[in-house]
Amino acid sequence: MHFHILTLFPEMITQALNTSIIGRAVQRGCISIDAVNIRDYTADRHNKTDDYPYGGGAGMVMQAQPVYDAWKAVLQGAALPRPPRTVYLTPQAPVFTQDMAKELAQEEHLILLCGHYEGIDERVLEEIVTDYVSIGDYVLTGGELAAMVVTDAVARMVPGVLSNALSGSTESLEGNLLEYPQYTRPEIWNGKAVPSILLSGDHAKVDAWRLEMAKERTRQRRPDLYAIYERTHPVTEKKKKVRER
Ligand code: 6GU
Repeated sequence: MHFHILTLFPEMITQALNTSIIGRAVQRGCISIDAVNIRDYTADRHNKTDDYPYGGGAGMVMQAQPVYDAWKAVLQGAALPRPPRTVYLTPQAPVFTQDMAKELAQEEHLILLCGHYEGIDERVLEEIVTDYVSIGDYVLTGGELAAMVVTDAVARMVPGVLSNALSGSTESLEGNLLEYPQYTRPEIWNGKAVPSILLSGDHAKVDAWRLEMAKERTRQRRPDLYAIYERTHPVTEKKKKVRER
């Protein structure tokens, strides 16, 4: 899968995404990440990419021309017959979820557009953007951190990026449950023992215990998610009876 990130600060992107799991996936050729400097496409002789907002108000607005030409250059550079999905990172959008990450991971090419200042001229957004995405209800100084969050979450759902094929599907948020607690050596640390069931070697019991812990943790920490889980996993009469015993 190929990520194309349009930004005024390409070094922010390349610095962060060339390390760890994502960096290794790039080196292995599973994914590619190209950070495109919008400023390289300005037609202004002073390299300007922003201007004052029509109607007045605080701050500057990114101009349509450099953004549009940078986007066009991506299509031409990758010889794409049709425009790929183009995601604009903005707090004025639905909040990004794991389901969206899985869906976007199906694309061969993805363009991510990072805004700065007071935003981007609406007219170019109307021309090129297919998806508006926020990463949460708070305001960042620019879209770069959000683009990196989305890139990381999407990339790890691309086959081959994670070494363990199962680890992408048996984790937090899969099926609307948070993940169960994990333990590693030593068996006793700071006077605290590892839950004995994890040392039992009984995989069925371990799985059942982990599911209970996941449910309890979700109920306590994310009651909103737990409500969805309960709605989608109605308790059967048989299980109810077992519980009541
Ligand atoms: Cl995508 N951009 C900015 N600037 N702020 C945000 C955001 C995005 N998501 C949450 N806050």
